[in-house]
Amino acid sequence: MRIEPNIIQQFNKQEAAKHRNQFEFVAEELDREGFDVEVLIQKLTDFQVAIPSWALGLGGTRFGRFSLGGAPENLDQKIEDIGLLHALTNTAGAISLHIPWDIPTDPEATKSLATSLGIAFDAVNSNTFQDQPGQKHSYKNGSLCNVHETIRAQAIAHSVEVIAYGKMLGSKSITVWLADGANFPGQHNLQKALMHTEASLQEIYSHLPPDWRMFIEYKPYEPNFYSTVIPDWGTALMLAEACGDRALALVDLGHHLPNTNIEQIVATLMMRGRLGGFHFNDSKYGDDDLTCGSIKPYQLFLIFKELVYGMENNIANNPPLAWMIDASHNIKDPLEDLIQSLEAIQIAYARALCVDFNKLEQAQHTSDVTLCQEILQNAFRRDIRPILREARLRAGAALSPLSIYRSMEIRKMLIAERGSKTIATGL
Ligand SMILES: [Mn+2]
Repeated sequence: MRIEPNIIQQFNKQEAAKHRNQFEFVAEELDREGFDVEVLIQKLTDFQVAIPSWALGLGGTRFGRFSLGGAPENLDQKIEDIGLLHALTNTAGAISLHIPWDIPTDPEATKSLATSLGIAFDAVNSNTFQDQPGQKHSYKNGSLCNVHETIRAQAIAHSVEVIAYGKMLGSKSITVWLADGANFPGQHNLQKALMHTEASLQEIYSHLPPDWRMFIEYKPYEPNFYSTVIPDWGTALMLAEACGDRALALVDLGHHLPNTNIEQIVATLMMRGRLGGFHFNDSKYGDDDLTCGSIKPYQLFLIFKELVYGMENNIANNPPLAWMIDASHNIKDPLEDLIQSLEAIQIAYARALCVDFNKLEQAQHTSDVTLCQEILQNAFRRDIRPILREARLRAGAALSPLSIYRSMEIRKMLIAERGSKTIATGL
């Protein structure tokens, strides 16, 4: 299903006067403080976040799953769901595919469907964390790190195949996340596992088209609980440097041990020009994959402060970043959850754009620690939502995406169209 633009306009009309008041108040205030509101709106309009194809259905935990109904059962339906999100928010203009869950049967038709909805193809993701039917060798004991060359070769060939599918659709990057690791001490020769992984990544990198990039994602634990082959940003950076200029580290917010200073990792990687992209989610304990901004909104803001500084003072020529939501939905309607995540990401970005970096630098130079904190917290505490709404309004999207989604009863319509027992492929 699609949402016709005139329906969104009708809803927007009901809130137009209230919005105008709120927008003018915030815009005036920002203007007085020296921020160019038009530039701000343009940056928010341009900021697009990829939705992963595996986030559109209800997932589950190892204890089970609950169903919701109306989940997309094929790639085209997944693209249609993202089309709904994009029509409402003007922020979900890309999809990230997982191969083999999303192999396109008719790439040209899939491409033109996506184009008609304003959706581009972001990074493609390989999958060597589970075995596929008919697969010759198992990844039970690792893929790119495996002690057996034949198994490593199979995993490399899979990644090369993923690149080929991405090329058909117009992707320009591949993300490699490995479940490889050990559950028990002694299970791996730690040096050899890393050496094999490095050589395998170099082999994949050699198949990368010249205008492509490879993102290397790290994670400290899970599904393995003693060691993972790429546990942290330092190892991801080391492997990227061993591959070449177009290999970069990818930060997934949930892939850190508790209390890690993620904003500092962002700053460090950008200083080296090696930050490839971001997987947004939120967490309380581990890789909880909760809605962005639901647990630690201040941390998200501080991360964006480093991203904005890094993008605006790009000393190491860091390439443009790939933004993606990598969350899992077990309870909430995934589309509602994604609307909330997109809003939280845009809020953090907009607030970071309203940090006065010149004032901050002066305060740092005079060691005025109190003022440094004030500058950041003033930006964080500002209600920036009217600016976001204005950006959406001008792009033909919704002033209030979630309330339109609910008023239109979109989930009900999806259930009527697809059925109540559908399961999204890949989960
Ligand atoms: Mn991720």
